[in-house]
Amino acid sequence: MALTIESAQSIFSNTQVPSPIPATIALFDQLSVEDQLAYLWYAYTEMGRTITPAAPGAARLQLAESLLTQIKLMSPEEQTQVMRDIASRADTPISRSYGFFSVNTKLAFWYELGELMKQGIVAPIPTGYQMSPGVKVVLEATQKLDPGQQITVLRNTVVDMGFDTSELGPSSYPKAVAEPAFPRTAPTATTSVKIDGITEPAVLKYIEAMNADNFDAAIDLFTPEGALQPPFQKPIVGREAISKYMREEAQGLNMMPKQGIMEVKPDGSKQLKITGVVQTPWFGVNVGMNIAWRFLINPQGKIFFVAIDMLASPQELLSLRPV
Ligand code: ECH
Repeated sequence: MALTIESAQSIFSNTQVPSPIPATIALFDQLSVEDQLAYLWYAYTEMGRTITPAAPGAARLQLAESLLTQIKLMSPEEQTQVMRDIASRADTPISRSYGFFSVNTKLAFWYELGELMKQGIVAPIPTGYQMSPGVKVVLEATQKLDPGQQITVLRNTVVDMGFDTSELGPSSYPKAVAEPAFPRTAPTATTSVKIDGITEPAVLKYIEAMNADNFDAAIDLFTPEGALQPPFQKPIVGREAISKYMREEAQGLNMMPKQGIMEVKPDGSKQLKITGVVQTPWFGVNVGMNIAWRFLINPQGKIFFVAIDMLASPQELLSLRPV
């Protein structure tokens, strides 16, 4: 039987536990724009008492430079309005420019605005702002999450901001800029990867390549029509699209798979579920994200599909049993 992405998406799906991350984001989505910005400020500064992101490099900030310069020159009221426009995905020139930013440039832009807000150069949350009951609910939900889940909520809300540029024709796209390199925060695991219960070469090579930012080697492991499904997203299909995605979003990640299970199917394809921890260069060794990889390897040993899922709780790291 031919492998399809749809059937691949459901491998081991009966072992998945609903994640509290989309539930928290759904609460956030119900807030007014003012409340959303206030929530992000409180969540970010509260989190900053224990963990803070690494400052983005100069090359990364340069991509956001023109917007930041425009904002610095504005009146406090205008600055607040720009932040609202971006958060509400309004169709304004600044919100459009933001919409074209890559994920990491969006994060760098807000990182810098946060610094400028702390320094009083950009308008802070209005004095006298009364925290609404809705903000309290989302903050309480956020506090119950582990740090890896908290930074995922922050990241995903920031990614969704800005005018939705996906519907615009290609002529409106700004020239593609090369993604600046993300420095690695921990020594690269260049030596061979070991995962309890797993010897599948494609998987071991995948982790090795990703931990060295060797995306060409990682892509070679996929079938031409293969797909990669990031957490809470639709599958990205085909080598070219996966390669572009990895260069934008998978740089500098430290992947530490711990254990896995494998099932061989009658057609010779293999299904594997592996759990472990991933660190992002934004937070380095200070935040571990508990994740699972669900691989479908074709009979020729190529990756047809891999889904990356955020785990609901650390217990899931260990509860690996085919059901
Ligand atoms: C302020 C107030 C106004 C509004 C805003 C503010 C600023 C907020 C800021 C937030 C910064 C947040 C950051 C979050 C970073 C999160 C990073 C994450 C990374 C997860 C990566 C994973 C990778 C998985 C993958 C694997 C693969 O095998 C294939 C590839 C891939 C306060 C001003 C907004 C500044 C920096 C969660 C899980 C394992 C799928 C990539």
